[in-house]
Amino acid sequence: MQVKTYRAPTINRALELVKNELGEDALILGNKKVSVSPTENYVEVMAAIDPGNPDPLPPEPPPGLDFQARQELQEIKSFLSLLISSKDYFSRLQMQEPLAEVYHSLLVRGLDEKHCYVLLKSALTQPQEAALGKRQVVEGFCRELLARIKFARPFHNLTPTASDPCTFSFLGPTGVGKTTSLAKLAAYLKIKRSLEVGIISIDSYRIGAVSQLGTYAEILDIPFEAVQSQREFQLVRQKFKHHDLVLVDTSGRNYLRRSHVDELKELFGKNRNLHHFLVLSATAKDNDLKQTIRHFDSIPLHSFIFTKIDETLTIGSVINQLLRFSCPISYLGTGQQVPEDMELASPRRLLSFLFPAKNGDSGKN
Ligand SMILES: Nc1nc2c(ncn2[C@@H]2O[C@H](COP(=O)(O)OP(=O)(O)OP(=O)(O)O)[C@@H](O)[C@H]2O)c(=O)[nH]1
Ligand SMILES: [Mg+2]
Repeated sequence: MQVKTYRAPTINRALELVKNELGEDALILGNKKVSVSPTENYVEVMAAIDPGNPDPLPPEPPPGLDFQARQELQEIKSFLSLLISSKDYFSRLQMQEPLAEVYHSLLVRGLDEKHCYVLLKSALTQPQEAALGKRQVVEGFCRELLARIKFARPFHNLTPTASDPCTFSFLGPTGVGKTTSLAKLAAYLKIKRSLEVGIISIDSYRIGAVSQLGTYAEILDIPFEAVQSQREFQLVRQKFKHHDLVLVDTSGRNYLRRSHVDELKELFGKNRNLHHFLVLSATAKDNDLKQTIRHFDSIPLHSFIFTKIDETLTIGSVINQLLRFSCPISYLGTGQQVPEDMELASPRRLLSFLFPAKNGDSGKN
């Protein structure tokens, strides 16, 4: 900062001098009246300017660029933190080939690096670890993974009670494939298992959303009812009480908002023999899946159904959720075809997505 003192017969003249020499942005630090003799006085003004920053505000970026620049900056930050943290995990494992190859292929598949580290670390506690080849590393990893995740078979042992039909609801965010999954399973249960199935659509939010399911029900010749309140739901459920199974479709909501889960809870109330599938898309981002599942902590979930497995190359985000939450996985949606593209989740199938065959097949039959 440059500080200068200006003297003039009047304050106005002194300020004029400051302005002429330092410009409009000069800062007035103080002024005083100085008497040289009883008849001779002048005014002293102390002013300052920062020569290194004559124009402290950068020019306004054009609209749009600012947002894009911020986004890019955010991406660079995330990438850097990933590099720093993975370097940490990487060095903690003191990785060499083939361990490094397996580690990186898992990261590429979307598995959280902390999970990679923990599972590989546990896999390597065997005494012969120094001599492990790639195959043994993969086998050790799979063993550790499967010891930590659960698989469910919802329709294996159905337990109907006298008063309440065994009921499964399909909950989940918008467009993940709840209705399609329900239709696929309804077809399987009716045609392959010869079970008496009833379908209910609870749609208190999206008017007109029931027609899609009504059409499926008609094709499958399955009784179908649409309801809009808890009371109507109870009544229709009772109507279906002699059926082996009732499947309940719900409208998709943004469950990143916890209040939408609370609304669901209220809608279903306390019902016996009522089980909930949380249907999620395997294409969703890891953090969004995590947050959505967290918001369901007040609803006891039977299992996850992960759809759109065919549309992702990063099955890791599905596995991340299974490792984070204790909820089992029951079904995988593998395409749009009803009823073909649905399969029971099995350890073997899940691992085939994580370690796909070399020919580039994602594992789908
Ligand atoms: N590729 C692929 N597409 C799927 C799968 N499951 C569902 N879809 C497609 O996803 C789209 C949405 O499916 P819906 O069943 O209507 O989804 P939803 O969750 O009921 O949607 P809302 O009721 O609107 O919340 C449709 O185009 C389906 O064909 C799957 O496993 N793989
Ligand atoms: Mg739907």
